Formats: sequence, structure tokens, C-alpha cells
Amino acid sequence: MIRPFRGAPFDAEGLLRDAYRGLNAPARRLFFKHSMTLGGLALLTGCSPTSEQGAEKILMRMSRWNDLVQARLFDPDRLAPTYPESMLTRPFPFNAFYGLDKVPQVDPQGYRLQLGGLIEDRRPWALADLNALPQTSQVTRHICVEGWSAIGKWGGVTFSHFLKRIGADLGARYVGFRCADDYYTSIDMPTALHPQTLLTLTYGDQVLPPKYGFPMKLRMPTKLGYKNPKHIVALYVTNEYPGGYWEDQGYNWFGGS
Ligand SMILES: Nc1nc2c(c(=O)[nH]1)N[C@H]1C(S)=C(S)[C@@H](COP(=O)(O)O)O[C@H]1N2
Ligand SMILES: [Mo]
Repeated sequence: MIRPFRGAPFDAEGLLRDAYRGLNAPARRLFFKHSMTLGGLALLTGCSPTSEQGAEKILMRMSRWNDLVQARLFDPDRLAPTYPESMLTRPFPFNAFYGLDKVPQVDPQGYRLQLGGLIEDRRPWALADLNALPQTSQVTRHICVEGWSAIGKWGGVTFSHFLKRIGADLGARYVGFRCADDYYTSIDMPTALHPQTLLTLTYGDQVLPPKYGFPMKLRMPTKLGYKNPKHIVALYVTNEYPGGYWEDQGYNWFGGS
């Protein structure tokens, strides 16, 4: 996680420490090999680390470099672990950037999933039509950067199937999501097409409860919790970097788990 800089005088050691901490293990090994020095950081990011502003920019660029390393290492065929239902975490934790009392209540009748960007058939989808698509389920572990993980069972439509069905440009770089609670995030296309990436409509074999993202959540066992948007109301395919609610505040964008 990248710690934001707060008005302290320029602190070279602190910058190196933060840059290093913000990386995942493989990126760290590369970083260590090439550039665990201020000069190396400057080379790697093309910024000079002499001011607070420069430092913040460097941390952001390091995080984007980390995205590239993770994208390179991502194996589209490697499956995340699955678990027997006897290992389900009960109750499954709730988490959002607000409390339980603020969970959005989406009207199932009026709901339409809006489609945008590089998609041939951008007709909106009603819930009944999504429920009529072939359904599958998985028991996987959700990992939140706030320090907890839990095993849950989600059911729904394989996302790659849905993307093909709507004629999404599968060669595009990103899929972006907008949510009923003003949350937003985006993912890389290889993860969107991963066999375990699921447009989920159920939790524990029941209609997805409001707190877990009714009417729909994108579940990816290959990504950290904050990359899994709940209450999705719109999705779009794009080549322009869309960012995300936490990502724009310094969380690493790729967010692999
Ligand atoms: N729409 C929306 N999706 C979201 C969030 C949110 O605040 N709003 N929080 C994210 C985070 S940080 C986590 S850990 C998971 C929590 O999902 P859960 O409530 O089903 O455990 O949702 C993710 N998706
Ligand atoms: Mo999270």
C-alpha cells in the first residue's frame, strides 16, 4: 500500500521504503535487483525525487510499473484455489466505504445493466435476462487489504461468456464498472476473460443480498477485495485507463491476490 505524503520535508529513505512497500513480491525482487537507490528510482520512473511533489509522482509511477509486472506475470489459465462448502466463513463479512445502514437498495424491477464503450450490442440488460444465461458457481477466498479474508460461495454468469455475448472488443485493454453507491473500478482484459471471473447474481445459493452487492457483483478470486465491484449498474470496455475509487487514492491498480 502506498502511504500518502503529508507535508514532511523531503525524506529520501522514507520514499525508498514506501516505494518498496508498495510493490508485490515479484516486483520487489526486480526493484531490488535494479534500483534500490534514489538514482535507480529516478531512472526507473523518469522523475527526480527531490521534492514532495516529485516523491508522490514517483510512488504513483512505481505503482503503475508494479501493474505492468503483475500483468506480465498473470497466467490466464492458472486457477485460484477453490474450497469445499464446509469451509465457508459464517457470517461472511460485509465491507464498503460506508456502514451497513447506507447499503444502496436497488429496485429489481427497474434495474437495467447499462453497457458502454467498445461493445457491439449495447442494449441494457434486465435482471431476468441475466438470470436466463447459463449459471455456474464457485467457492473461493476473498482477500481484503484491510487485513481479513473469508471463503464465500458466489453464483452467476462466467464473465467471458457475457463479454462475448454482447460483442465486447476482447482486444481492448480495460473493463470499467460503475456502481449504485458511487463506487467505481476497472480491470485488465486478461482478468476479465479469466475462467473464474464471474458476474455474480447469488451468494450462498440465494439471490445476492443487498449488503453483498445486489443486484450484481463482479467476483474475481484472482484479485483483492477492492477490485470486486458490488451493485454494478454500468460497465464499459475501453482503452483509456479508467482508475477506481481506491485506486485513485493510491491503492495499486492491478490489485492481484
Ligand atoms: N460498490 C462497492 N463495491 C465494493 C466496495 C464498496 O464500497 N462499494 N468495497 C470493496 C471492498 S474494499 C471489499 S473488501 C468488498 C467487500 O465485499 P463484501 O461486503 O461482500 O464482503 O467489496 C468491494 N466492492
Ligand atoms: Mo477491501
